[in-house]
Amino acid sequence: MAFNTSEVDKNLVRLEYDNGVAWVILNRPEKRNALSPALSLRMLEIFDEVEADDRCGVMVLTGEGTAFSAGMDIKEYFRDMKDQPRSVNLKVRRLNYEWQWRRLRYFMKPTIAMVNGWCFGGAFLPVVSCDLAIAAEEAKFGLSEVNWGILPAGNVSRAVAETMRTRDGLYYVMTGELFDGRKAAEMGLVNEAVPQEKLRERVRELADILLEKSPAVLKAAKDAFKRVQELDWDMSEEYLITKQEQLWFLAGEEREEGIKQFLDDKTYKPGLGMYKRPSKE
Ligand code: ACO
Ligand code: V55
Repeated sequence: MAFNTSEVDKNLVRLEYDNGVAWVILNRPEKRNALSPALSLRMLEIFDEVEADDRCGVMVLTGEGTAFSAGMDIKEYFRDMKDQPRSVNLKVRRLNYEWQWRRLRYFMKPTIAMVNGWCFGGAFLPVVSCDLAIAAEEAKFGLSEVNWGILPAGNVSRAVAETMRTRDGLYYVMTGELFDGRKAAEMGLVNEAVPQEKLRERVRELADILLEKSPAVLKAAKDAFKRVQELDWDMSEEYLITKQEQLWFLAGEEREEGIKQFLDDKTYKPGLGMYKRPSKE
């Protein structure tokens, strides 16, 4: 077997809690944080832990060393899997999709991809699955699949189609050319790019904004935005009303408080910022 489900290597991904943020750090710098079956297992373990831990209000995904991630581990997923039975091939692929988009796209907490360096192929998927993404201007991205004879599969093409315009997407899918963080921001693959030395500070600042909001409201708002992209207008209207009613049920006191502080107390203006949440006093 190429991997063993009973032995999860904790070192493949590091988890650090710091003032409301769970930093999830891909930690195979010697392999440029290439994504492997064992790394999938560790990531799923971390997701289970982080989703349930109150120390995490925002999850940040980043990489150790010079890479965010060099994409799928070409040896472990492609060369070694050739000799494995189909059942193992299907299993490692399923584990990969499980964390890279099924879990990450609808994660319970807000998520930010902090793209600190190399980002290739399969690594586009977790970047797009995160709610927000901030890159170093110096980071280098590439849809390098075409350079070694495959196509961006595993829903990488779908992720590119969702975030990049058709002409940009096809250009990079077909040329495999590199582009930097600044270009990634221009094209909409990430929210913004900042100089490398400002990267952590900017992500911390963004996380702090999210930490002021109601977790229940954020979860509903991000899921709704992502889901309506797949729906027609009628289904979308129905979904949003239903979601809103669910939220009233789950976190009705949040909007009552916001309305009160605006209309009665006159202590804040919703257009200009966040009301003071009782739990934050
Ligand atoms: N799969 C397997 N091994 C990898 C990968 C990868 N994706 N990326 C890096 N490594 C390994 C290298 O083989 C090398 O291993 P070794 O030390 O045992 O020889 C080690 O990581 C360091 O890599 P270098 O190439 O020496 O590092 P360098 O900093 O010079 O280059 C770069 C970094 C540009 C990221 C280069 O490693 C590279 O091109 N990697 C492949 C990127 C890629 O195309 N990934 C696949 C995308 S398509 C997909 O994900 C389906
Ligand atoms: C790729 C990615 C995959 C996969 C097969 O982009 C190919 C290439 C993210 O998963 O399973």
